[in-house]
Amino acid sequence: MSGEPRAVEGWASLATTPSVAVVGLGGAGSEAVQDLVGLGIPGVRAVAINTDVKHLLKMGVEERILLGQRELRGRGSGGDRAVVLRAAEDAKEEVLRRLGRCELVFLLAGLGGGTGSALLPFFSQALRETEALAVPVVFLPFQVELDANSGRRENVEATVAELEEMGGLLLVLANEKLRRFESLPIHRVFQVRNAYLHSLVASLVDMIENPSQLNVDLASLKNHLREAGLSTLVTGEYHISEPERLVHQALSDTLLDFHLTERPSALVHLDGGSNLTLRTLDRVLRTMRQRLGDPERLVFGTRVRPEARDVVRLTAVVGGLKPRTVHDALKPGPPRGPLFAH
Ligand SMILES: Nc1nc2c(ncn2[C@@H]2O[C@H](COP(=O)(O)OP(=O)(O)OP(=O)(O)O)[C@@H](O)[C@H]2O)c(=O)[nH]1
Ligand SMILES: [Mg+2]
Repeated sequence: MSGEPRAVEGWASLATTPSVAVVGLGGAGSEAVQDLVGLGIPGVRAVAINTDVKHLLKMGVEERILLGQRELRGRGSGGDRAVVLRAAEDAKEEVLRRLGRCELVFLLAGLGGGTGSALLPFFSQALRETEALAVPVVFLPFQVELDANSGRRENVEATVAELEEMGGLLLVLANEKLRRFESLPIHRVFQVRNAYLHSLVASLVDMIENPSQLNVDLASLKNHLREAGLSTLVTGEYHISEPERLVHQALSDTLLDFHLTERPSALVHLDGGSNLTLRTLDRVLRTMRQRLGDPERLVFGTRVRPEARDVVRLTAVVGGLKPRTVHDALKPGPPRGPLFAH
């Protein structure tokens, strides 16, 4: 008998990493997908879906789908959610078939138009009927856009309400929070936001795709979300010597202020170099506990990547957002209080 292990065991073929897609819905969503592709997320499928043929043709995205050819003749929806929903019903099977083998699907849209606002809740719901984990990502319009057009505000509020009702992981990036970059050209401002989104998507994908010492995979994420209610994702990086600052940075650098219920929950993943110790992990978890007001559940994982050297990255899925927390952020008036305030 040879001492050599068999080259490939039968079960080894199960060791594929989860397949991930980023799907842009409507103009803003498709442009964001194009930026994410430009910034690079290895192995992720990129798809753009729109009702506007000219916009779709401009997108340098691997897979493009024109919706509602018959009803809209490629001219966009002009803000009409109802017509987009009818077209989506007809295209549902085809889109799900195309995304069928993906296990984690980010769906991106700017709210306020007809296409993205209608398709985001529609496909988030449709994907829930499959094995995939759908993560809706919304860009909230600038306050001036909402104030100038009550139809647009209603459109946005309706979509937000549907997404909040669905629960699960929801990423909300409010354009209003980009005002600190207001001297930049507008397209650059959107690129800054998309770079931030890229760091969120890349850190979540990395967390579930690569095995860790204390592992968090897609199954643990799904389990966590089943209990956690409406949740969001935060990420941050900091020097290993200051774990408290790392937590502060991750929780403060979001583009929306979320308000938490009394008993939130968190799934925390820490990834750092070979000097990442249990003491550092402890300090991060203790600070997380304080900042979140003693969460009901705190699940954690860690991974050592020698190339990370002195930088530690924190990725956290924070659950237990107050119902209507996003809806409240749409109210007119100055930006509200501290991030993650109770
Ligand atoms: N073009 C663009 N618009 C953005 C971006 N981020 C947010 N928006 C806003 O996204 C909202 C929706 O616009 P679109 O994406 O063009 O709308 P749509 O989903 O294509 O819907 P229709 O054009 O009405 O069919 C608007 O309020 C924009 O101001 C972005 O990166 N690019
Ligand atoms: Mg459009």
